[in-house]
Amino acid sequence: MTQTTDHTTPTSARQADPFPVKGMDAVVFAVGNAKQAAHYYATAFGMKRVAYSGPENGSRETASYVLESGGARFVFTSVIKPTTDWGHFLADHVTAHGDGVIDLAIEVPDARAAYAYALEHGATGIEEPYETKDEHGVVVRASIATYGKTRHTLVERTDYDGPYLPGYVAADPIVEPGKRRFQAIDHCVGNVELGKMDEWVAFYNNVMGFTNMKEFVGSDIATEYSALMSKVVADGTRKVKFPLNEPAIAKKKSQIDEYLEFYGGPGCQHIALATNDIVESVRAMRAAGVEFLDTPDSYYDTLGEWAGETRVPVETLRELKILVDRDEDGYLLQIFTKPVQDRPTVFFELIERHGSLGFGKGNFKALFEAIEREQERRGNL
Ligand code: TYF
Ligand code: FE
Repeated sequence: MTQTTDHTTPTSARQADPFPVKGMDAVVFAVGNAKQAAHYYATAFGMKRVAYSGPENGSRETASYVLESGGARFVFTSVIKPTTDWGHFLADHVTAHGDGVIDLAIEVPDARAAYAYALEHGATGIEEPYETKDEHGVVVRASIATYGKTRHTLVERTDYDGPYLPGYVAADPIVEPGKRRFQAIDHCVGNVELGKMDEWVAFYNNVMGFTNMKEFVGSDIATEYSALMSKVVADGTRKVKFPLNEPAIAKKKSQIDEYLEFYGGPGCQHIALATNDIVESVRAMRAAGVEFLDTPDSYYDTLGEWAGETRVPVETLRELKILVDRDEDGYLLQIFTKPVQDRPTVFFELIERHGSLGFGKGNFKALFEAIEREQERRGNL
């Protein structure tokens, strides 16, 4: 894989972070049927419903379900009857893009300061800072635009102890939640148009002071087998990580082109969920009917030679089709679902890190070949 200089400045050597973040606040999805989506993420992903907003508690236009697993929070929103601009935005979004991510919300210590900094450094504002409150306290939010119709809401919830946000009420789990399956949102990936990746990298560098991580897919690799280029930006603490992909001109039609065609433009491609027991999580999700990408047996035949010992025996990795990558810092285990809707768009990754801060570059060949086999089955290669 391409290796060049890591331009990341160590935290210790940096001045005060210009854009401090606390972590991902939530991933918000606009979907055609939030009630059923919530059920899927509860039963198939083992997530726990914690909050709800809908007609029963005063939200006549939309229904939203908040599900959590560890520090990972997903919100599924559907429009019931569009009346305001927001309702029409949601309706139009689902019509144009299918089910998809509308907001990669970031928790910040000071939403007003973060918004002001972002706008001074070239961001487009969507919502000026505003306060909402209920008996649990005050939340300050502001939103800026990113690729496609995706936004980043900057959420300041320093004084808030409610189940999600003002306007939401606590809700029971949809099914009895089992063992907690995920720890956090590890990274959120965006697909952008051909030639735009570096513009979006510069956007995060400028607007959020994010720095580039050393792992990326360069043009040499792109034309050889990946058909995409990729760079990763992250905040100074590496809690928020955003890889950005663009299609590459290669021998085959890029998986990124397939996404852009079926999503109808740039958008969020995959969400990686950190787990500390990938074996248990994959077993439970497979049993619940979640489909994962296949990995050929040949991958496991040679695995021991380069991956060395991992927590999980090779035979278990082979059985469940879990991938392994190792670098100078440690290793990681990862697996990818197939797209989770009929459009070949959004999918998920499960990742169990043991020291490695990478994204599985050693697996890019096996992974991209698996994605291409699926593309071919869909008639899009
Ligand atoms: O987030 C990443 O970089 C890895 C690898 O279309 C990856 O999960 C990159 C591009 C892609 C699928 C997976
Ligand atoms: Fe990933």
